[in-house]
Amino acid sequence: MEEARQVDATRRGRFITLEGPDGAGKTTQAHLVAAILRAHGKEVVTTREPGGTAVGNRLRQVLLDPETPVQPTTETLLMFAARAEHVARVIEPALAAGRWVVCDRFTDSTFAYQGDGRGIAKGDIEALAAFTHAGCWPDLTLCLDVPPATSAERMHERTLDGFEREDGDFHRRVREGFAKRAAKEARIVVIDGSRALDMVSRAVRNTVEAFIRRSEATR
Ligand code: T5A
Repeated sequence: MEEARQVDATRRGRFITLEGPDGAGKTTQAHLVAAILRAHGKEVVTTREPGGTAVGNRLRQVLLDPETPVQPTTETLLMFAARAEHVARVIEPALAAGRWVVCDRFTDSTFAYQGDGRGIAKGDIEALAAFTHAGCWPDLTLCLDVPPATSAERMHERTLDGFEREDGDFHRRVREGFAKRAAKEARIVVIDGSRALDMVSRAVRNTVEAFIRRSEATR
């Protein structure tokens, strides 16, 4: 029995998330992270939240639609409903098969947006996280930090979803929410995402390559 557990632990992949305010550059950097991992011989699954499954994508449409605003409690429960499906159907099976999962947003976003942004109690979010994905937390989180003005500048030419249409105070609280999470969780590495793309990419590359080295040393 003990031997079987050790074999599973050796095979398990790693879970990397990208976090930060809207327009911070997460999607751009998620592509780079996946490319770095593949260059190191890892099998990679890239995904995002809310979404990542058929049901998750339908919930994403509801959550991001500015024409159907919902109560903060409803919003929080829908985020976790999408996440429950995502963890069970995509993230856990991939990790168990030894693949590395790169996910654009996860529960740190719920703490920042629904917690600090909307005022949902952190204890309630912690309880929902324990109910939905106890034992499945990211091994590494890259949190791209940008001020609200930079986010707004980067998004100015596109149609904004419900979250992106929130006012500056909401976006300031969300940014502070991510900073609070980073102060609490050692797995979260904050990267200044407001710099030129090549500088942000270099910082991301250094962090991911150091993480790969640490992971290989502990295998
Ligand atoms: N949400 C999500 C919650 O409220 N609670 C939750 O629990 C979860 C999981 C998701 C929304 O849902 C909310 C948060 C979000 O508001 P989304 O469309 O997936 O909606 O939103 P984002 O994740 O914010 O995706 P975005 O596309 O808006 O932002 P990204 O991915 O951070 O940024 P990216 O890479 O698309 O870049 C944006 C633009 O900036 C440029 C890019 O080329 C692009 O044009 N760019 C840079 N320009 C200059 N310098 C750099 N360093 C740049 N990096 C990127």
